[in-house]
Amino acid sequence: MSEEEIILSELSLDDLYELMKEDLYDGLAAEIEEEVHEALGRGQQPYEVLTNGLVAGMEIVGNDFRDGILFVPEVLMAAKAMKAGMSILRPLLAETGAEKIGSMVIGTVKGDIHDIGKNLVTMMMEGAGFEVFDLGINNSVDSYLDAIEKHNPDILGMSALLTTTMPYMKVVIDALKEKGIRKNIIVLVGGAPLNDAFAEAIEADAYCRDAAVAVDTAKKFMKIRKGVRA
Ligand code: B1M
Repeated sequence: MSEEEIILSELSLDDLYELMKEDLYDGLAAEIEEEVHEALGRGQQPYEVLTNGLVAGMEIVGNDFRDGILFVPEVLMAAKAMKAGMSILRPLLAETGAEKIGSMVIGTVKGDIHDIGKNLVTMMMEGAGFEVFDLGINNSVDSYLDAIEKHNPDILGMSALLTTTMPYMKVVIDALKEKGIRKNIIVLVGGAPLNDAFAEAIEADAYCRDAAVAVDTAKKFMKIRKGVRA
């Protein structure tokens, strides 16, 4: 069915989300924007739109990329469409009016240019009341250390999507130890190839499976931190 024949308002919610997944797969940014507006107009919560439409669509892209059905140019188009949808949701996720409960420096590690998941974590953390300093992609140890010195955050968040870049997180944590500041900061790590055992092995404080878990984990650690300080 071509897009011209589809009247969004006539679709059931399930069909709307199906279409969103298909259009994300096809990298259709303008269509994704319309569908995100349509879902929000129906009273869907921003987080529901994010997970049921955009993240679910990107999961299919990821599987087909892995299986050699999609290639980098198609995945880039899908990523662009995802970002178009996320840019509509971002202010909505951030405008919860939650009081500031802590701060975080976050960045994707050196050698890695994946930023969609990190951006999502940033949005959700901001929505939960954290002040977030986003360093972007491809961050060296110095980039993290400079940002920590400048912003003195409660939390350092690191993201890695490649098995070849995830070991760099340990390099950063070792540098924190060498500077004698490891104990001053909560280190949370995330990204598809990581798990709890890896986080433990590199001596991070916790692995966060997704953005919602990142928020919950950050809040949990902030409570402990404030308790210790009080
Ligand atoms: Co890439 N890529 N990619 N890619 N890519 C993966 C990661 C891969 C698993 C695909 C596959 O084979 N199935 C594979 C890695 C294999 C491996 O290492 N074992 C891969 C590869 C191989 C590559 C290249 C090497 C391909 C090539 O060039 N031949 C290349 C590497 C470039 C580089 O970084 N140096 C590459 C390039 C790209 C694109 C540029 C085309 C594009 C990135 C665009 C962008 O980010 N701006 C891309 C994409 C889009 C993907 C997949 C398809 C999707 C990633 C994504 O955005 N997911 C991905 C497949 C996959 O992950 N299944 C893949 C959606 C996002 C919401 O989830 O990022 O997991 P995720 O984030 C989640 C959680 O992980 C967690 O919360 C997020 C939100 O819920 N989380 C955190 C993430 N970071 C966190 C930080 C925290 C807390 C939680 O801090 C506190």
